[in-house]
Amino acid sequence: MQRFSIFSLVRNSLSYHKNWQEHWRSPEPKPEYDVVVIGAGGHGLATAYYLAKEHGVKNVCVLDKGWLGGGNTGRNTTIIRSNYLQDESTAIYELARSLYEGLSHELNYNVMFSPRGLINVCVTEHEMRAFQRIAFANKLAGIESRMISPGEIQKLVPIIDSSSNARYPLLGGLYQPRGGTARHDAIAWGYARGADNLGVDIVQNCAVTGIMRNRGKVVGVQTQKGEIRAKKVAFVVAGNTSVLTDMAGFRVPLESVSLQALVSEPIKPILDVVVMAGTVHGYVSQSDKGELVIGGGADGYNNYAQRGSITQWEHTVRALVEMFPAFGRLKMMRHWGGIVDMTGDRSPIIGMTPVKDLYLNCGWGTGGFKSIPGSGFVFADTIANGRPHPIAAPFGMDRFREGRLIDESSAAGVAH
Ligand code: FAD
Ligand code: PYC
Repeated sequence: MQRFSIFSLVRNSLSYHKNWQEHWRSPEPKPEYDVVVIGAGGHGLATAYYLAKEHGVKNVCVLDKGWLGGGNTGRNTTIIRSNYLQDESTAIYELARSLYEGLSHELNYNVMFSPRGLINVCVTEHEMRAFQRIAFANKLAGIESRMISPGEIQKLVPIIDSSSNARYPLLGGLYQPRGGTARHDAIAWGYARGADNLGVDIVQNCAVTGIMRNRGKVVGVQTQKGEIRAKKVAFVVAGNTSVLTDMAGFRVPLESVSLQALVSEPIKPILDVVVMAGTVHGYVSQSDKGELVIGGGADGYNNYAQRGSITQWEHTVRALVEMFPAFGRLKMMRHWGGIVDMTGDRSPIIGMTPVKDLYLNCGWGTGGFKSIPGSGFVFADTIANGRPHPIAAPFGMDRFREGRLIDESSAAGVAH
């Protein structure tokens, strides 16, 4: 455990942080590992952490082409909830949400989990029906969520325009009291430090360029730092999944699109719940720094550009200003994009692949931040035991061939 005192802070600032203890090592890759995880986002790092912690599999390397947490994990709007429709989904998202509750303690790292409550507001009758159905499904699944009236929304969010002549008149909302947010970087950093402490090698700036196979089995990876042999390999490369599966010689039913977000200048606290408005493409929460963290809908076309665009944020801000007129006076500071990979049923793919000992975790689309702890937990178990964890089993790739879709288009949260 690292300890910081005011004296060590002063000492480190005077020495220009030169002697600051690093959170994780920066090793050169070894020639061979039991497991190579490709992708040092939240899902890859959590997978490595649970492989080491829960299964004693410590001869593990996590490779990333950039810096850890520099993909979608460091670009998302940090919303955490488990109010999905299908039983398969509520099982994994609620496992993740409940792990978030104890994650700072588990990792001895403050991930700033803030279960401040979350409202999916409804502005059409269609939405009301869809979310009412989700509320019933959540009740059956034992998840605390309920429909609330416009009056209750107004009490929770005094700055929302709930007047009857509003551009988007509020009809009601689905409220999950223990939904909320966490600090996205801290999730990556906490899992990275935890995995590193358990002996996992995290190698940044090392792109995987090829997948080595022998008689239908994966035997290693080619990288910018040379070949690394591996007994098992896991792809956890949101947004780049089809690039990697091409290297491995099979295809996945995914589309890659850009999803964008932006933040305002910091202001005093005005919003202490998370508000999502799917129909008008907008969601917003206020960070601890005071910035409003805002996101919108996904781009309507495929691309690999990790950049924001004026058209998209203009659309989002326009909708949110109608809903929260006070936001009209705010300055926006930054905007950016991340590449998300989406399946047709808006549910992830977790499990085995046509290549023996090659595992796949992808397709979280616009909503995989919230699932990081649960996904890492069940994926590590899947890899360690060579068969799908029971919670992961329904999310196998074969569901598309067999027609067992897990349709989450109404609960996915972001209109797409
Ligand atoms: P990433 O964090 O993207 O990590 C994948 C890593 O793979 C990257 O670091 C990348 O560099 C690496 N990689 C790729 N190719 C290679 C290669 N060839 N070799 C080595 N490394 C490689 N989800 C929510 O639940 N709530 C939200 O509020 C939310 N908001 C979002 C807002 C935006 C703007 C975006 C873009 C996404 C949002 N999401 C949200 C979705 C969520 O961010 C993602 O589902 C999640 O972060 C995916 O995590 P990951 O670890 O799978 O992928
Ligand atoms: O899945 O809840 C979600 C989400 C919110 C914003 C982007 N995705």
